Amino acid sequence: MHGGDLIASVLARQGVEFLFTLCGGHISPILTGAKAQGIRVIDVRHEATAVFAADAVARLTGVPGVAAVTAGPGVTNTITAIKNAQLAQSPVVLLGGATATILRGRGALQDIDQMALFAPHVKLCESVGRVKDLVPTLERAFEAALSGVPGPVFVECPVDLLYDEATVREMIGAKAASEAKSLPDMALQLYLRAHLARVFAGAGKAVARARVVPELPTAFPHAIARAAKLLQGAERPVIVVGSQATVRGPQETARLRDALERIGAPVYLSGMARGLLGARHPLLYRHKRTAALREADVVVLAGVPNDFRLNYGLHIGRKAKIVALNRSESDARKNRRPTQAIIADPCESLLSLARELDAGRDVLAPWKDRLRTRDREREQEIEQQATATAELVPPLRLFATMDRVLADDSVLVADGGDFVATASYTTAPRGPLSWLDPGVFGTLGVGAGFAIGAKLVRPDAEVWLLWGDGSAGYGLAEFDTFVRHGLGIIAVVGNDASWAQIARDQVTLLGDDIGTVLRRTAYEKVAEGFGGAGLELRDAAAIDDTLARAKALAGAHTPVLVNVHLASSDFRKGSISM
Ligand SMILES: Cc1ncc(C[n+]2csc(CCOP(=O)(O)OP(=O)(O)O)c2C)c(N)n1
Repeated sequence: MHGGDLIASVLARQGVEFLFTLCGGHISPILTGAKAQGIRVIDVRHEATAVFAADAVARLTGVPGVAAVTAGPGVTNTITAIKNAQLAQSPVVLLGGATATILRGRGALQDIDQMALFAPHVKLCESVGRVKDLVPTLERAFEAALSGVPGPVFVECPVDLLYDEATVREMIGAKAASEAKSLPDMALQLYLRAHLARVFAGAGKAVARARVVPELPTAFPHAIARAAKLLQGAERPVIVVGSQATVRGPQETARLRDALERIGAPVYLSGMARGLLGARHPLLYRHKRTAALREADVVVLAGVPNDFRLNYGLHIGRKAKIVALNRSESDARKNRRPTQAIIADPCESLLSLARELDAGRDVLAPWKDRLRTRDREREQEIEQQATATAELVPPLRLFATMDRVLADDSVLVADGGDFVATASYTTAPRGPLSWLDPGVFGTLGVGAGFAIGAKLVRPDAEVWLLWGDGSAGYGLAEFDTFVRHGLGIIAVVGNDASWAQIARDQVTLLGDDIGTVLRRTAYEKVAEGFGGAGLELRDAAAIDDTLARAKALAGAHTPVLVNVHLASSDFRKGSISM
């Protein structure tokens, strides 16, 4: 067993099914080792995609997603995706190749200080120095990724730890002492032999152990009791549930829904929690959240910080009592001091709260009616706007149709600006863990990787990649990956020949669209060039038919790109993008 095999044995014991990668000489043994363990190796066209895909797997399964990238530029190419995972609190394990330990700092290919680069962005950042440390270091990394506030980890695996000893001996030019021709050569050989002995000491002893799920951060009973009392007395409660409430993966979502039903307060869902209650649910409200928060007397923030998405806490009325359920102390207290902070897993805290409360509190009926009326009014407004006709395809009409034709198992991936923000108001995720967006880092370019991860985890589901035309540019080459790995993904490109979300503010404030203009590019041909299918949609009358064709193609494992030429829309006018 060489070091690559040892790493693969840990991945297998941790329940990892996919390893995302872009190859490089420094990591070959990890890839062959993974394949030998039955782990599916998915080779992509950009290292960032590998990490985005691992991130999606983590979010959808609750098991850390894993990517392996080669030393130097392979590793540096992942920084944005790793930062995105950190801010989205997603448990990703990144394995980085590195120069052989003995060549460090001696001018070897791709030798940079990778630890300094990653340390600020990950929960654990370790460089392994001996073969026998590979297994325990990686096991610690998996645990760290999931514990407390989940997040990415980085393990650097120098190449001389990955091959068997004989190969490494040859690689670094170590010979038998008798072969040394001079005194300096003899000294060098002694040094190399000592180094090798250190690197390989005890190498055979490491055995991967079964996955350890870190202990759940749970709440103090008195804190739950106080929060329950606040909720019990509330007349206008609102619960906002965010991504962190779903980090434990699909096994917990049914219990979470039951808890919300038992609590019985109106619910707004955000981030990865979208879809938790299905597309329609008596407790689910989708529109006019700001008005609801302003009028609420008790607001429960379950895994939701008071960041820019809640206008730094200003969306919540000044007199409202805030209950913050969060694994992160700093997120729980961000910008507003909560009446009751519960620093624990928000899903578990909601379950505990539900147990404390009396069910069926119909005192809330007038409040719910008020919110429902507003929700319906907004929905009707949108439906009305969706009937508008234009020469090209009005985005609201596209999404109204999509909302009708989505399969119940659909996963929606959002990568873009105005196009995907419009989708988020008009196209409802169908079930738990069926919506993927970058999260608070707002990273464009997540789409292809997220879609790859989603389609692998849910091979029978429809995976819809909603792509702004600008954002599509980051990942179009991954159509090649979709095709090579038989991933029937439906990419819908909102082609407005613009980085519209930015153009909107820039033109209004500065009177100039410089830097924001694109072309009405034939993106469908790019997909065809990579071996996928391409459809063009210019006429609203053809939306149904085109989406049906796309679904049929994807169902037959053909990735398809629908290039939708959008009519201009002011649906997003006035929304802030900073
Ligand atoms: C990596 C990255 N670069 C730039 C931005 C800034 N940004 C936010 S939205 C946006 C426009 C997105 O354009 P597009 O994908 O075409 O969607 P549209 O707004 O046109 O619907 C840009 C450039 C960002 N969020 N992330």
